[in-house]
Amino acid sequence: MHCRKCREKAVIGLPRHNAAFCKPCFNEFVHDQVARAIKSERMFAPQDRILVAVSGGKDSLALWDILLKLGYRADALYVDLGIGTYSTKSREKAERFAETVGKPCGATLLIHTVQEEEGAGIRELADLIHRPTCSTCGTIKRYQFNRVAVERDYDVMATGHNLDDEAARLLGNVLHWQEEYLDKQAPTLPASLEGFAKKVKPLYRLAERELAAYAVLNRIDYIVEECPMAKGSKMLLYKEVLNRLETESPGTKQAFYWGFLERQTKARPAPASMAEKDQAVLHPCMTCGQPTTADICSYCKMMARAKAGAPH
Ligand code: Q46
Ligand code: ZN
Repeated sequence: MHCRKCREKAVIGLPRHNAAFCKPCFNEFVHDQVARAIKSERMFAPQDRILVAVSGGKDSLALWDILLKLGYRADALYVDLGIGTYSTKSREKAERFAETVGKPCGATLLIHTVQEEEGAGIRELADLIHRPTCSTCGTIKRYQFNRVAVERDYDVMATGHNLDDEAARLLGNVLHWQEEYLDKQAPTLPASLEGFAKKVKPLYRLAERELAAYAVLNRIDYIVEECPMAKGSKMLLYKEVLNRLETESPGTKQAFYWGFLERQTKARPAPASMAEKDQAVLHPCMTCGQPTTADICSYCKMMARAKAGAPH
């Protein structure tokens, strides 16, 4: 197998592109896919300040690495969920990456510790309010990432969602016809009004195995285990199904998600009108001031319930 670009010995084959690459040409391919995503989806400009959501996993650390190598000003935020050794290990990975790769580029890692800030780890909080751990986790992460991005004046928040994540999410939304979520599946979500950060997914053109290869080839030390709470989740099932289809006919995931985006672009309301629509329903939370559709935002409601349920 030889590299499509330089004919050197290839280290990875990409059946969906009918190509193979050596290490330098593969890195170039990955950087190019991200640069294309940033440009075509108008994610951010060279002078913008970016906040990357990192988990210690391959995708988010690879994203931080790529943005720094492309010359962007990107800091990162890690949320320590307090899930035993998974959190200890993943935090170590994020901190080590920040020290060895981030710091020399002038980038900073910010850390939010749920145990300290919310008063208990994610599993205890979920127990107190009688809600599934992952939905409690989702509310806290969304809230804290947005708060930090807005309070610290970042122009945009970037997450490490890849092609497999987005295709699996799309499959789930289509299977259940959750049309209201389809609007939110674009790789760029504009800032809705003052108080809501712009959100982007610069890795949507890259598959999970390509990002794993990028991380390994570039010696990015990441946590291999998934969060233990993800076990048995529907998302993993959808990914498995899509992987089977991909093996049978390479390019299926790409055709599914990118095809959806193409159709969305034609049908999607312009960003301005989406922002107007959001402004009409969103207003500041009476407790914390962050945008919400109710009087009190779901994070503040959740924290009030947790306090009421906590043993005195
Ligand atoms: S981190 Fe949080 Fe995920 Fe873990 S507790 Fe669930 S939602 S599975 S992306
Ligand atoms: Zn609130």
